[in-house]
Amino acid sequence: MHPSHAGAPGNELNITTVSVKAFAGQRPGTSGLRKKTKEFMQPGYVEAFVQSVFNAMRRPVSGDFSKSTLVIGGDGRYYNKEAIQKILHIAIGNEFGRVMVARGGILSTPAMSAVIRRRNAFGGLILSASHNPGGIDADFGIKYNVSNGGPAPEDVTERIYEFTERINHYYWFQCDDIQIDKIGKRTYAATEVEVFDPLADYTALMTELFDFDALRKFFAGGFRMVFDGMHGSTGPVAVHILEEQLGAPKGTVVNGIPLEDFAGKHPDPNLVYAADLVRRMAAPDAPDLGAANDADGDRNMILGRNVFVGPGDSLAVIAEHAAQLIPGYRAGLSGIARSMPTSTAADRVAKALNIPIYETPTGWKYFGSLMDAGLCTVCGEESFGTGSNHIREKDGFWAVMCWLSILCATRKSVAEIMTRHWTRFGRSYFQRHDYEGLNLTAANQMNDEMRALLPGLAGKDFASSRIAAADDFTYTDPVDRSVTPNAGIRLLLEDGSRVVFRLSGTGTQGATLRVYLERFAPDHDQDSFKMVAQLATSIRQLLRLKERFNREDPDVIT
Ligand code: VG1
Ligand code: CO
Repeated sequence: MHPSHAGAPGNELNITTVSVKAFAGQRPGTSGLRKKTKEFMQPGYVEAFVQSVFNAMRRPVSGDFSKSTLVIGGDGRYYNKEAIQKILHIAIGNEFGRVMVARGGILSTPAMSAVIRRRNAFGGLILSASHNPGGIDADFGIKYNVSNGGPAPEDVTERIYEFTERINHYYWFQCDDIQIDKIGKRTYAATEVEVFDPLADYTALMTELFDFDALRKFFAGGFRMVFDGMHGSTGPVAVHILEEQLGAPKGTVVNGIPLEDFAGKHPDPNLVYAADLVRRMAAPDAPDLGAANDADGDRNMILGRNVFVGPGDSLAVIAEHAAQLIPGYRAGLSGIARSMPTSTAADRVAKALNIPIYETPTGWKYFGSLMDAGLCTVCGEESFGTGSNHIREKDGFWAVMCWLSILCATRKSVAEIMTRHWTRFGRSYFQRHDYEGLNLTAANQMNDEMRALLPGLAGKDFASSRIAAADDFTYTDPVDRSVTPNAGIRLLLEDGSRVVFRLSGTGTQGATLRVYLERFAPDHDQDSFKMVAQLATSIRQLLRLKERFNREDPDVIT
């Protein structure tokens, strides 16, 4: 039975019910459903998932989407356009009142969050596998965001998953491809489809938070930066705001044109995958600030001349300065939140500001309820994610604007800002080690074994210290009291160091083990590698990585 044909004008006869089989494994992970592109390209795969999302979301509107607005956009990767066409036809088939699709189909994750909030939309679908490579042999993904602009919380993703397991049909509006390259509106069946300018709402939001006049003068006075768009969705945003609005010289933005294959690279802003930018920032004529965003624009990396600002430190520095130096935060911060594995640098700032710090499981979805309740203003993750309550996603470009504002207001270099911060607060030396493509069964077994060992670990020697406490992180949301167990195993050492490990929830092949190492010191001139080396060796031994997986060294260190 079709949901409703009552009173719909015109061509709703073009809506058909199409049979589809349920696909196994359509359970959203840390950030939406992420799979190999070819998996998404199977006939019916996108259709089954998207219809399941709509089925799961029908209850809050009593089965009637006629007053609901759905927003659609993606990071421009291979299969973006095809998936958008499918979603458009299915959304019209489900009789949404309004569907807003970004011009050209390209919309960053933070811009999606901004659009949902500013247009009071019901929800949005983002086509992205984030920082994972794109292409027919690479990765694709679909994320659903709810009406607060944030990722669907776990009860919603679980409901979606339940629907994917028993879906057998979807609703499809039959017509030719819908043009999305020109701004405008057109009605299909009961749905008005609006192609909108993906830069407008996001730019407006940035002008509300930051002092564009001051930044214009800063660039006019000779300040120089380079922004690496990594051929993802923030390139056009950066060109528009930095070059067109703030008057930064042409060429400030590099790799600014979205490409389906991100020029064959990992669109991942870290020291490994943004190596060109890192080299440029180490050159004798390096600009004052270097920054990069991932494909869907929610991750960021910040560099100064010859300095790398770790994500945990970036969060701490932004929190330290926001109320004083950034207009949007003049009223002060209500609190800071960080994911559990993220370094404790922000905790020390929170203490100094006398505001609460919240520790959440990995994934941005856990920050949403804190921000909705007004408990925290800024939040961050060690995985190059920083953001605030201006939206409900991490926001790579916002982080860059924060750093720009801090440099502009203080007229200090990135290195000076960091030295001042560490001198005042001490420094958390931090590294994440990723072991990729591990056997999934063996990885799960390792976790089970470790969980069983936890009660006996306290008091055991570890690295140059001793284990003070060991547990499997369980999070209780302070607002809705929902409980998330198994959010990462952590070993807290007597000298204040921490080792955390967990399995990734975004991988598309086998298992990825993430090991997070943190060691605090009051001084800041040590070498990060040396500082955490013993922690790294000890955890490798405890987990018996060599025996289990025949692995010694991590694949990626960030
Ligand atoms: C990773 C990161 C996590 C981040 C998530 C999505 O998840 O660790 O901090 O929120 O990716 O980021 P996992 O489960 O693989 O560790 V993004 O930029 O992919 O939307
Ligand atoms: Co991302």
